[in-house]
Amino acid sequence: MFIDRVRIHAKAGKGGNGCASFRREKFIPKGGPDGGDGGDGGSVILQASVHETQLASLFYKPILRADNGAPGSSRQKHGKSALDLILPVPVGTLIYRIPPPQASRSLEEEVSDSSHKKEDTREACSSVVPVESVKLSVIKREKGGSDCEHNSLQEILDGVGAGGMKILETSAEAGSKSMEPRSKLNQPNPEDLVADLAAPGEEYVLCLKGHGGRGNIHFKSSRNRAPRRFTEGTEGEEGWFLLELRTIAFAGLVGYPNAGKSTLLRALSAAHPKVASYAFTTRYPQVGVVDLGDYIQTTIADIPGLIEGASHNRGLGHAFLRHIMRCPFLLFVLDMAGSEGREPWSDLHILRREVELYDARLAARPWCVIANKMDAPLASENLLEFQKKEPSLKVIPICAELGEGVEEIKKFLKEQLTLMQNTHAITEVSLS
Ligand SMILES: Nc1nc2c(ncn2[C@@H]2O[C@H](COP(=O)(O)OP(=O)(O)O)[C@@H](O)[C@H]2O)c(=O)[nH]1
Ligand SMILES: [Mg+2]
Repeated sequence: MFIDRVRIHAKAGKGGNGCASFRREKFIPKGGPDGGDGGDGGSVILQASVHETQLASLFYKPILRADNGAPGSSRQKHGKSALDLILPVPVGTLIYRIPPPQASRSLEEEVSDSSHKKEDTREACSSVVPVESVKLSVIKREKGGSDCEHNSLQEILDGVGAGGMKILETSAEAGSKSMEPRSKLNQPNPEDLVADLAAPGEEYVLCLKGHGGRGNIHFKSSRNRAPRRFTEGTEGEEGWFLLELRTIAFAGLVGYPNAGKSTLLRALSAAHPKVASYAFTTRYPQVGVVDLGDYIQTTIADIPGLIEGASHNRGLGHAFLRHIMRCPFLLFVLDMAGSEGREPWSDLHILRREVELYDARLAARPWCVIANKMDAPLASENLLEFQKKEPSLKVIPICAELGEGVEEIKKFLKEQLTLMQNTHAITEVSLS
């Protein structure tokens, strides 16, 4: 199970209380105040790490608690400060601050109320409204709330637990039931974005620690030489967050299942995605590092295949398009032999439309066509026909299985990489 979205609750540690005590020793009368300060609590910090590839560890432990600071004690002893809780997350993790789930529970109640009301009025009114459409109308009506509420409400509607795991619908019927693409409803509100851990080692303090209180030693004065006053430690911050992983790579492979994307990634890099002749062999994104020569390296992301109707939740691919949202360049891999009975030009048309429906910004990125399976019969004929139909497109014919044409892809990627680095297009995409 690949987990790329989790909802977590984090709470930083409370500061320890200051101490009110007085020095008591033999032969030292009126020893004066000697209460020490409390220690600080621990902060909750997320750190981008290249050793993490998904958010699974947080999915299984979604409640993050840093330790509290110890209280101060007599003889001016300072309480021990707690260590910060530092958790590694994959590079490319977006952090959204979301409202507490009470808000979504009240929404849920509203949903059930409204559906009950509908049921009550069914006898009186002849037009029966399906419960699904009532729920969706509640989502749309809730203008004040953020999309994250929509997200959690959607999860409730889908029967997803508090872990906030994304559910993927693979059946066409389930997809066609929903009125809007689920991935659109599941999108967190961009305004709630608080951090983007895009570089290895980058840190974000989710919840800041509480500070320790002051002991009574700080409150002595010439007028009050035996103060009983001390301060309590402050509470640590707490909050609900949604973490979403967006894989970072230079080029993203887009194509139908079985077009040969994973075979191509294997040929280009040392990555070993699973290859087999059945749809959806690839079930989660994988990134390979490609050596372009002259000490230049780049990365390519392979995601599950897209099929027609992906924007209406058919297949797996659409939900994974967000993993190539940060790819400045797209490679559309086509089965030029049409080995599954489809035509490569209609494949391209459908893929482009699905990407456009997902996000117009993604569709606007520079792209080219990789014509795969050139070793198979009909591929050469189809390629001629394809080039006749799409004369302006850059097409690179390859046979991924035999590694033919791979060098040309590398050469082309190197040109594009240099061009985009010079025009700062890569930085723009990664910040978008
Ligand atoms: N004939 C031929 N078959 C290929 C080629 N590349 C991939 N395949 C086959 O196509 C099937 C699907 O490949 P895969 O890489 O898993 O496709 P993906 O679903 O797009 O990742 C596998 O059986 C591969 O052996 C190629 O260049 N020529
Ligand atoms: Mg694959």
